[in-house]
Amino acid sequence: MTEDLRRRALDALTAARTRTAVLTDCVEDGELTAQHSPLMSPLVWDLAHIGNQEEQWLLRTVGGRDALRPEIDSVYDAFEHPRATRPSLPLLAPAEARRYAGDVRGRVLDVLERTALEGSPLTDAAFAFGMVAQHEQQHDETMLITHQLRRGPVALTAPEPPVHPPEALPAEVLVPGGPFTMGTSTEPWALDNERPAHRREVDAFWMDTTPVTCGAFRQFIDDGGYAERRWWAPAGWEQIRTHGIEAPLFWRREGATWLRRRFGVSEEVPADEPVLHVSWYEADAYARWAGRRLPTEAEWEKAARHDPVSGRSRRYPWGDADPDEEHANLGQRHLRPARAGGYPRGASPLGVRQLIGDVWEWTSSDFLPYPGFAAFPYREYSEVFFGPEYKVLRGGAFGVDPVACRGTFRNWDLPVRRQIFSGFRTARDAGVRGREGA
Ligand code: AVJ
Ligand code: FE
Repeated sequence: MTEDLRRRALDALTAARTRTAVLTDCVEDGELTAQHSPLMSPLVWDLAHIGNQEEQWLLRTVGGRDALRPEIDSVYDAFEHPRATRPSLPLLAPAEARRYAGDVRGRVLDVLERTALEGSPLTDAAFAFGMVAQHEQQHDETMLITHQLRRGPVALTAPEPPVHPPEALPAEVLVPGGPFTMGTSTEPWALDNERPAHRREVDAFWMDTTPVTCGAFRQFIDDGGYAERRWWAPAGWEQIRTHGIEAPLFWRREGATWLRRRFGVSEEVPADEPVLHVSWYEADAYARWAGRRLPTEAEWEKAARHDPVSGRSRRYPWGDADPDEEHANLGQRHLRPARAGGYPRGASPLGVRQLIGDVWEWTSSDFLPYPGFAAFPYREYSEVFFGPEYKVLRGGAFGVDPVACRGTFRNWDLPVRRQIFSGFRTARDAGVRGREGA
């Protein structure tokens, strides 16, 4: 059992480092130190920050070892330095940053060998190792976003997502009302904000079978959705007016055709793919235009986890098995979402598709603690972000590794954000008719 955990921790750390190498070895050093957007860190900051977090948690705290580079802690403290200011910090140069992260890792593997994986909350079930692997994978997703923002060619390659034979799927699925278990107290590597498991009452509602597609979103654009104030939350209207936003980020109109830039390449916007790079405000406005609304976070989780036969909550829509390539589009295996309606093996018991993977899904909910929440092991992971400023996203995108993706996993961001791999689906109360008036 312990050896099994050790192996899992080692595999998770190794997979994260392999991906970090792909994301930082695919460009020249100049691209690692450049700032490609004020919204993002230079890639070389992420790289050394990954190593520094690992040093702090696994070497010093878990391993009780002496600090390797205590003098750089402050440079890589995300709270001391906002992203826009990071290029002016005395950052480790690319070769140094690689060496540092590698040095830390070498010592951490020794710590992993010698640590008892029980008897303390931080190391029970190898939690801290799982947490650090998730942290690295989250920064890998951040670096993938930076590559998407970069101009010029992006030397990342991946096969196209699988194409599943088209099926006649219903547009929406009825999720019954009643209580369900939200969050978890048993998932070993679940982070503090996913805990504890608790009962939630949800009224019956209809949930879109798939995420909203680019084609559907184009109808909103063509109908003048960006020009009509009534669809928009006041702060969203303000944002699109101030910045002249008329379409999802990376979209560009050429005559009657919509093009988008995806990892350095210009291509036609695919009508049947889930829409990507929309803000919460754009998702909210679309839903209002469609006579619908965003699902609450609890509704999303009930749709994703509730098994109406047993009444229990699953780890994933398809059951308790870890994701494989037939369940969901995760882990940068593909560099785009799969077509809406794909991944039949990933469907929920009620038939909702693609809840996990493809695109992060905005919910209507603010990022708030669950009843009984306790910050662990540090307040700066979740607690300092709780409040009405941040909206919750669920389900993970193609750029999220399975280690950082579960039915209970919670992501959050500001409602103006659109460089992230964000999409959405819509819902409505049971008994309320949608725009199509089904
Ligand atoms: C959970 C994705 C919002 O990237 O800001 C990384 C994850 N926390 N380092 C972020 C995180 C600390 C976090 N998100
Ligand atoms: Fe971080």
